[in-house]
Amino acid sequence: MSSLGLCLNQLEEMEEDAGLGNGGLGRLAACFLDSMATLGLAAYGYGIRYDYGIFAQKIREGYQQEEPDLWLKNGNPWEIVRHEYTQKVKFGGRLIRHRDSKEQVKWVDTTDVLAVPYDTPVPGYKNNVVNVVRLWSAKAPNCFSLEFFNDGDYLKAVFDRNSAENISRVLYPKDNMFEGKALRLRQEYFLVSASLQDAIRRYKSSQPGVFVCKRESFDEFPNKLAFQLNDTHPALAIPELMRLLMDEGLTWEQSWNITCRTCAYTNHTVLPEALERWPVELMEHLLPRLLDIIYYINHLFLTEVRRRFPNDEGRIKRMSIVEESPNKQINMANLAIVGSHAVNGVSKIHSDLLKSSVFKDFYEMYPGRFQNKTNGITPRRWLLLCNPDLAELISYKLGDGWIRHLNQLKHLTQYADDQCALDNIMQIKSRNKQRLAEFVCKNYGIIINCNSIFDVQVKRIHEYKRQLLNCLHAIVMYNRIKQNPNKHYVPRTIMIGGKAAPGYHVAKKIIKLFNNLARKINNDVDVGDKLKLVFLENYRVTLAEKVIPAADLSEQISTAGTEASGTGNMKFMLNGALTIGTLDGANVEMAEEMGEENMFIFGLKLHEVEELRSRGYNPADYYSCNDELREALEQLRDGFFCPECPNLFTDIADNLMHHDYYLLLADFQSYIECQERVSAAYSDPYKWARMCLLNIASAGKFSADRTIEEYARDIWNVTPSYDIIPAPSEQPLAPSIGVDM
Ligand code: OAK
Repeated sequence: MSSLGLCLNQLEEMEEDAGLGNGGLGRLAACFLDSMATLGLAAYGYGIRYDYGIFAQKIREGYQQEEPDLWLKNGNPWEIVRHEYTQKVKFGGRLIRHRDSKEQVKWVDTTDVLAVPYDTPVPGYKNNVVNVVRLWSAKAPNCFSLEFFNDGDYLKAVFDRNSAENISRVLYPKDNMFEGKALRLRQEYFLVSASLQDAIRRYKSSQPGVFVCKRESFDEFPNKLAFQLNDTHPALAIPELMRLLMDEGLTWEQSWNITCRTCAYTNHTVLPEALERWPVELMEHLLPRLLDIIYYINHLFLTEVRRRFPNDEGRIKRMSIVEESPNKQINMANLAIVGSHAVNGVSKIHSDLLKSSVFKDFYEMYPGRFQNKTNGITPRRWLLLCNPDLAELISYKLGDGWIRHLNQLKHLTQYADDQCALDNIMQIKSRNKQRLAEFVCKNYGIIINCNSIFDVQVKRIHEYKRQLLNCLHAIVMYNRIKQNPNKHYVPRTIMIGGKAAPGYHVAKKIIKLFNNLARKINNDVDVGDKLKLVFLENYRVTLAEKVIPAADLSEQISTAGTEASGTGNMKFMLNGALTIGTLDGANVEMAEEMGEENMFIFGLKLHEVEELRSRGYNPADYYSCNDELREALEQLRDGFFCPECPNLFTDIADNLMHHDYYLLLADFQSYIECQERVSAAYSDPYKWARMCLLNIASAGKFSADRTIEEYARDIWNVTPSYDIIPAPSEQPLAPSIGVDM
């Protein structure tokens, strides 16, 4: 490369992110793939090969603008197309029933779309194992729109092919929000149908001898395969697997038994607006055979509920997979629970909330089905790769066993009072901060003070994540400095990064507000480098890899009971940032691991949120007696941060003062005081460094390896399929998996 004048680092910077997800959900799956390969589990990730991933975010005059992300424009050297495993996926059509059979139903006159697989290798960490992530791309079959060709309408026929191929065109960019669009339903079914057919094909080819289709031929299926549904987006797997098995000649009962033993469902949110509910009418039109099967599943299920809980029609209504009002729709979470042998949340508090509220009725019916699997992150990407200096220091102190066994980090506690080790950690942090400061200066033209607290909140912009609370703190700091410019302040650089869904107007307004605050504050000479605000444009994985190692303070400030787990919280902890957070999601378990004295905890706890809401929450109770809060809200309302358009933020202030669904005002004072404790702690470098070290030392639990071991043991019933041979680099690497994939 050097003879060609190429530099690896530059080349790496040019590589596009595969932005094929929105936020935590997809990134978690990527960490899981790394862990499954590293643990030697024979696992596949299935997804859609979108032509356009998550949009690129541009900030213009403080506003977010979206640009299409054509990530494949320069080709993708990591993938190979496997035409030989192309699958056919059916849509539309009508049913022909054999007598009154629920099993023998022909789905005819369908419009078929081809699913073409592209494989990307997923290497385990130095273990000679390579798994595969298989992404499906939609292709119109040659015969597509034949009727138009025959009618001589050649152009119409060619244009029509596009509509089939649109299935894999673009990622829907909403995070934690359901969008009931027909194309989205087509995407979900496309993924599920192609992946299940692929798995059945592989199952058949793995059976000894020539596969003869007999009813017993599928007896081993649940022992050989497990489908983990990543939220309800692939929940059509349940009726689809039923369909495919019945088409193989199995009875309903056999198919149901296999389906339930094979499928398991992970819930990733309790926000009601994110729960999927598909209109029956749409499903009838696009997927009549699946609707037919769902109806029968529901019929049998409700019969069982009635038997277990007689005369309880309220319960029937709540548990039904088919909802009658306000519109007839399919409740996908209910379908996923009924068709799975295991249901889990992604942190302790979240899994408990599923049992006590969202899925209470289901828990009462199937208590043994409910589990917890606290999320984790891969230490390979989120420490070894993104923070090489810290990784090296840890390996120097402990050896490199931590890379596979993150719990070994606990041995760092022996250095908690070792000045030299603490100095080393803070020097590494300081270098990472300098690198980020250079990046910020180069890309946004803002000069930041490397001695300031790098206070970072990076995640999707959402009201429940409360970036607004962070903004209120910035305003309070600003007002204090203005009122008393000569006092000593612990300097801060507040950084926020994240994308807002293009149609989520409140979230977009929050971005604009933060950018306006930045404009005002960064240009105020009284403020100087005591306070700077930076909006990190186009936050994505590659930017996270730069930002997280450089952070001092990690903002995890969602209203208790709203963030299912969070995974950014764990990445910061592992890189020696301290957390300011509520007792929500995995923050609760982080506090347990490190001890509450090593975290900055504030705000209402889950039970207090519930009590306050049931008492009747009135935000006026808070701002009327809090001068700093009232001042900030008035500044927002009267255009102080937007003189050119003074009413721009009035709706934000009004909403907080009159509704404030996420209880920002209730948590405001506690948050401000907690930030004061942060500043005081930062003024004592050894105290701070000690806390950083203890954070890192207690991050072991949050390895995705631990999470995957729990899934493997408690849900999938699998053990490593590959002999893990740590491969010395001199030895040629032999391929470790079979040829048929
Ligand atoms: C997105 C769409 C629908 C349902 C859930 C999501 C989602 O991204 N949920 C997030 O999943 C992460 C991984 O489990 C959690 O860490 C986040 O708290 C949760 O919001």
